[in-house]
Amino acid sequence: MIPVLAAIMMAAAPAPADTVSGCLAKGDKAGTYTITSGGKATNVMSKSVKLDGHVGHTVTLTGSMDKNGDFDATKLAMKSASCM
Ligand SMILES: [Cu+2]
Repeated sequence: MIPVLAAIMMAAAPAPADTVSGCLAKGDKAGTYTITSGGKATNVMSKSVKLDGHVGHTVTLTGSMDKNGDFDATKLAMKSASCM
């Protein structure tokens, strides 16, 4: 009973949002950013989060990969005011 219930609840839950943590930097184009973690850079954009004020900060972004392979951030949590 319990495992069946758990399986149903997991199936009904919305897909968990992705998170990515690392150092936020400006991207090549206006309005684009990158977040670098462990030497791996991911392109970031956002319509709802002001990323500009967090360039050079260590942040955790919540969002999802869009079809262009850019991370579309919907939430930002600042971890540190530096990238050290
Ligand atoms: Cu910040």
